[in-house]
Amino acid sequence: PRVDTLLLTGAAGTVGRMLRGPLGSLCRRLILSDLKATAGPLAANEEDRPCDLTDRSAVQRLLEGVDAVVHLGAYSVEAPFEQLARANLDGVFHLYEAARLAGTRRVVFASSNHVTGCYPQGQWLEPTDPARPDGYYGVTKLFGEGMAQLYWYRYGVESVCLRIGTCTPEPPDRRALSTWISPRDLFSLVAASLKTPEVGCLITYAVSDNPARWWSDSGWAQLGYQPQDSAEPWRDQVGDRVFPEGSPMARLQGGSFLGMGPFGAP
Ligand code: NAI
Ligand code: 15L
Repeated sequence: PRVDTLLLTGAAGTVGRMLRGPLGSLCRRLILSDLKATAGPLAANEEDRPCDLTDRSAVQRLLEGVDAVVHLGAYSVEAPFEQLARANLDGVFHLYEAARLAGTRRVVFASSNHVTGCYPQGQWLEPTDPARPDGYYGVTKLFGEGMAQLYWYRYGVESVCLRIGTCTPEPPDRRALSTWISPRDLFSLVAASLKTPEVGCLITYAVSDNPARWWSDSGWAQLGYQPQDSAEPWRDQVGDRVFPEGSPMARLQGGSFLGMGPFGAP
């Protein structure tokens, strides 16, 4: 079924800018939100509602009348804990609590492969395998998945948590031959996550049909997601873009994130 009012948080970010146009075709009304006003002209069914996710009452006002949310707004890389905590812990709490109060039906939560980034590269993972975050960022995404579960099992707010791999126009390095998701595959997965009736709380990996992928397709059939793209054609191009042999960045699934931190006081 078509969504009436859809909220896109993180609308000004890399993925938000990729998804904004196609998401507009799935709903009657698309509310765009980020810290700052959205640059450029708005489509006829778009509204711009800048909002800081760390402001609880502002988020509550933002969710009024919203049927579904694609929640991308976050600090999106590894960083000192205090920096991540504001948008990714407080912000996620504000978002879910506002969704409950507003009667919002569903949240598509941008989780991340960094929830399991400390597993060795090459190890096959199911979404039900125990978490092994590779940093504070991954821990905040695990917290988001926890909130998704709380708000479904206690309050009936549905969620699809997408453990997104690497969403870029092209796979940037050798690791991405396993982790890449094309922008069009991510859109089709987000669209499926919005349209499928009765998802409850579902956690699934968001990746293209890469022969070298490490992650199970568990959840894809339920959502009707069928990836169209593969990173394999870029194999020769990315050949020498690798991390030093034996380093955690080369050995573990989280790649470059294993080269960041630990961070002390800001
Ligand atoms: P991004 O950093 O380009 O975009 C995130 C947006 O959130 C930014 O525009 C930023 O202004 C906004 N934001 C940050 N703090 C905010 C706050 N306090 N209030 C309101 N807005 C705030 O990140 P990107 O790459 O577009 O990722 C989108 C989402 O997907 C993020 O949640 C990220 O963690 C997740 N993700 C992205 C992956 C990728 O390959 N790009 C992979 C896995 C997860
Ligand atoms: C993420 O979670 C990040 O938001 C993104 O910037 C990429 O680094 C991606 O994971 C990845 O693992 O490639």
